[in-house]
Amino acid sequence: MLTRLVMDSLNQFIDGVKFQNPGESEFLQAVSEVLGSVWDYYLQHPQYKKMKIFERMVEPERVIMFRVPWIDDLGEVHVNRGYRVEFNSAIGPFKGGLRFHPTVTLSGLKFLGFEQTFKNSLTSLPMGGGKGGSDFNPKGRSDNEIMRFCQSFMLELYRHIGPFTDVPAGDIGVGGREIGYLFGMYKKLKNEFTGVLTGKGFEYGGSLIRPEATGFGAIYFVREMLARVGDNIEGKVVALSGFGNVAWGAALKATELGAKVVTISGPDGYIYDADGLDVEKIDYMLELRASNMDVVQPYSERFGVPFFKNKKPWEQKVDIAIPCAIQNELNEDDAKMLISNGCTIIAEASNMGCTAEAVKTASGNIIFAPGKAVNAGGVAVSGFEMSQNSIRMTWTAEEVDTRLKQIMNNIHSTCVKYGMVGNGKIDYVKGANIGGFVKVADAMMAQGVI
Ligand code: 2IT
Repeated sequence: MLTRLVMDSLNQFIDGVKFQNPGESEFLQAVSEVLGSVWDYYLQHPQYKKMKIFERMVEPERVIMFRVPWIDDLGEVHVNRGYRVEFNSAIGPFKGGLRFHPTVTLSGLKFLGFEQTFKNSLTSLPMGGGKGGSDFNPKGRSDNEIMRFCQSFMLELYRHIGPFTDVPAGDIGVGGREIGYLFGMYKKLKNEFTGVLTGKGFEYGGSLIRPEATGFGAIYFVREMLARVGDNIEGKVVALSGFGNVAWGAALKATELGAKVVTISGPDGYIYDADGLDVEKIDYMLELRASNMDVVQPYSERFGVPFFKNKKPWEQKVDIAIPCAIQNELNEDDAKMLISNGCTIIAEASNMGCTAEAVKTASGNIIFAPGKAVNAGGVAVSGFEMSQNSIRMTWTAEEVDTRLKQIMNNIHSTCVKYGMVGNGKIDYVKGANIGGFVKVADAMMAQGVI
């Protein structure tokens, strides 16, 4: 019962959430981080507490779980679990990606949906928070298998989503191909061509720059972080993790702006490319991803650079580290190693890429920025895709990119506004969390006890 949560101290409140959500460690990690940094602000505004805004915010509006049966190329039947966590619709329809990955659990999607609510608020666009996906593992699956899985997934999901209700997009394991199959099935079932998903192909309602947006946005944000301390990105040595959509976009933009990206990684290890990635190598990342093999080692063979099996890139000497893969991929030891090697910025492009201990270590010693600020460019351009679908027009790449830059700069300013902690220092975690919280909280207050 939520009334259990009526408690005075933050720790008591978190204990209450823990009691309500046993074993959901990732969700609790995200809740602790957000509430921890908003707590003082919350207490300074007693109207929020009176209306139990926190108690309501930590409870998803709705969770949908469903069976996803499908048949592989050999005729064998498989069953996966599908989810959609509709977290908060106070400021717009639920909005957030679908993740297809064997590690997907309800706890993981609740953390992502919770984070998405504040991230989407930070963009200033009218989007609520949601997340979904499945424990389906696309690794090694044929194109036909992926299509059949997506069709079976949508066969249930279609009744819960809609352009004014819930608008999913891609995330890990869900890219343009999967969105295409999902969209095709939705259209067939509903007999409606609407902007119900974002990340669509350009030919059928997608936005230019959506594939690049998360990575581009992350680099625009890092550029603002550097500018604040009188520095710039040119000549900086950058470590990226991952080799998917986010790392690809970040590598493209960082390289274009004169930085040197020296690492990308996969579940198998990382490569170190001392010369830095160039256009040909960045293009090759797309090939790696399309192969569905989820490994980065072939890069080392193709370009003759060292591969470090089962290692993470954070042991290299770099100026800037940008985790772009998955949650908790950078821990306290990694943060210490980066710092002792002279790294001055850790910016999460993955959602909750750093463990709570790593965030503490990084925030205390160098400049750290959290995923909900750094990677918000992806969902921001999803918001632009919704706008373009609504007005039945397409914007040019330049127009989208200009708007993306504006939004990233605004998010940075919001972080500065709410995150100033004295000595000219910015606590980006606090800034992003309060900045994201206020709009959602005020909208919830206005709409009554819902
Ligand atoms: O984590 C994210 O912000 C996403 N996966 C993108 C969500 C979206 O709706 O574009």
